[in-house]
Amino acid sequence: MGDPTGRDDRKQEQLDHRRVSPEGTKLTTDQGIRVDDTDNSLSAGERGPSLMEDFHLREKITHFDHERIPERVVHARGSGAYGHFTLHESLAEYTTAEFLTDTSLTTPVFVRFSTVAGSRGSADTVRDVRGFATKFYTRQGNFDLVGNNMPVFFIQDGIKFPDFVHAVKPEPASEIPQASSAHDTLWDFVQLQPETMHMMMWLMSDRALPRSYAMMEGFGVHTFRLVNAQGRATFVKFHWKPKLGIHSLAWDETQKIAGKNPDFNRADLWERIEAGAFPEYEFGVQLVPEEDEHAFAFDLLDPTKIIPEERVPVRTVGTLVLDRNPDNFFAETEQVAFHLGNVVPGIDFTNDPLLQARLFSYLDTQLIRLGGPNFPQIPVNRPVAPVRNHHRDGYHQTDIHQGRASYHKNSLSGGCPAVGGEGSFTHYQERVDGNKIRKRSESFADHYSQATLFWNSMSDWEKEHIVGAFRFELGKCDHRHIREGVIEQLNRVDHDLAVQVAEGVGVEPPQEAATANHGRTSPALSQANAPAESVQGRKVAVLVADGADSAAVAAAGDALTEAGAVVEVLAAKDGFVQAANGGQIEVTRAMPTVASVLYDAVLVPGGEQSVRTLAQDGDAVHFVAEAFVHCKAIGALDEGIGLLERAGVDSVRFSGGEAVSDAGVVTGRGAGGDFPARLVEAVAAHRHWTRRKAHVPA
Ligand code: HDE
Repeated sequence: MGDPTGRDDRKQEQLDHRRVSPEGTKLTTDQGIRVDDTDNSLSAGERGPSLMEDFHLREKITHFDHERIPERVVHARGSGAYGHFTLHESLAEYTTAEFLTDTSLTTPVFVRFSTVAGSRGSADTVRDVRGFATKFYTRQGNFDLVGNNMPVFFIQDGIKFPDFVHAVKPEPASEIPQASSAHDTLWDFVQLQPETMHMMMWLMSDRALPRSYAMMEGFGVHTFRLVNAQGRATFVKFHWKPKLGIHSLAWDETQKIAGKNPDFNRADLWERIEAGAFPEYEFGVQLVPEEDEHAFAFDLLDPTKIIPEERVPVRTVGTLVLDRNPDNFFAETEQVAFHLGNVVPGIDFTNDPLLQARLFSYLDTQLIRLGGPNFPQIPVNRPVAPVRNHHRDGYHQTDIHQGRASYHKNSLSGGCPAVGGEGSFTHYQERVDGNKIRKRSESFADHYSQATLFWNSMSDWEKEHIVGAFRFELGKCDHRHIREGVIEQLNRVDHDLAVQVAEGVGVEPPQEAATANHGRTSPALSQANAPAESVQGRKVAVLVADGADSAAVAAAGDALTEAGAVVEVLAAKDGFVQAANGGQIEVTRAMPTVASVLYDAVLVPGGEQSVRTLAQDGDAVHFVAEAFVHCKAIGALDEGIGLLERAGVDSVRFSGGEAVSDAGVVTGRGAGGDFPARLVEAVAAHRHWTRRKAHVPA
């Protein structure tokens, strides 16, 4: 607890013992022998064969040959960070878990975000679910909250997981497509397995395209149990709510980013932490007393269902801050091993059949991935709580267990380690009684109501994006019967949705609704209702050429930087441009090395010569047009407005020195006045989805 803020730094202190720095060191073999030359093999003569006795060559190559481990079978692509969890409100009434009851404690964590379907080297911005896995290094042992950024799942029973994953992964013959659900096998699975419908609505929504890991929610998905000191249990759903709101990229944008910067979300997380703009999330719980288990129209054990927040509000009780990047991707982010079964006293499971299968899978997968049973000793996995037991030996054992007794009970080690006592995990004593049976419960049978609830809760632009996504994905399916099967399923969610999708994919639209839409909504589901107040970590491009108005660049740049945005000056070439007043403006990046899709907003300052040059530069014109199409904030001052007109941005109006902001296009005369403030506001709004792109080719 060495930190003056009272923060618990024990995990970092533990890791310090394993950190190895190259500074001031000499190159050695793995045996610690100093090496005189690592660039030339030992050979028989200058042009002769290499010699077997070159132990350095053999060791170097052999180690290299064994550098790879199997990637995760799902969630292979990920990015991690350390942080701290602080509790504001005690949940002692519901649980004995110390990190959820003692508000004086902070708990160190490691979080790994991930996509699901793609390989380790696949692009970040694909349409996919995002993993949001948190390892809490509590004083009572590790608690892993292995969640996603969507609150439901594709299937109800874990036995369907291999089927589902085989369907969504690249197809077996061709290994095509990479990191994409837009192919026949996934949609074939969907049309035949209607329990997927609710999750497919989420997957086709903008939730599948997060702008940043700092701008997405996290969910434990399953119903878990909290258990208090009296042994009383309360059902719980876990939530993470991002401080910066929930924001997404545009679909066209994500596809372009996948080529321009496949590490987009990874770099964003890294850069935010390096800049001290730490991602933050509120930790929330939805609590349901055990006696209300059957009070809902759905089964709490069904992981394809949410508990609407309007029905059971999310109580936020803590904060997670991610404030440290790993030192080594492989050692930490790749080797971190999460397991749903890692729970501490006071937290327990339910009989959700998806949850139950996961309890088997996570330990099993680490054994193959990390090569043996001692992976909990890998530094990132090691608890800060002491580990003492009779587990012995195995590959990569790094502990030196002393004593003669490696069994319980023993008299030779004084009976130690002792079993039980205060603080031990005691399983919740749920009464279970039933026939051995392979059958899905009738209470899991409704696959459509909540898919409809999701659709009903969307704003107009969110609905448009969903229809566009279904059209894109089904449009990639070769088999007509698969497209038709999905339309049939959609017609059970909402008739209008089914008709709109059908019209885009060449399928005869259904004549009438399969079921009447229940008309209910849950406003918490819409991203349109999430806060959009901060520009923290948003990237703004300022386009300049010789003759740009440096005062405007400085004024707007300062306002944005002060509010937390990252401002980059772009010109045709790197270096400096001459300012209109004779000074120089430093260029951050040359325009050909970037693209508008890598920024949240663009600003075109005035300066007649500068704007004239930009208007003749295809990159600059396209930059503005594309930013407009992707509904980003666009600012222009004085002559800069001309570039907007040249780019076909049709919502620019400017008359008589009066500044106008229209759907995120902010224009003004001179750098002063309220222009910077209006620009900051437009950037904070994230995207101006109400804009129609029809008139701008980009
Ligand atoms: Fe996972 N899942 N999963 N999963 N999952 C894995 O474990 C599995 C499910 C989730 O960043 C694997 O270490 C089964 C739901 C995340 O390292 C594997 C089933 C949710 C991560 C596995 C599910 C998740 C994983 C692959 C159905 C959201 C990445 C490598 C019964 C609540 C963790 C690994 C990280 C990873 C199995 C369903 C989230 C194979 C069998 C539901 C965030 O064990």
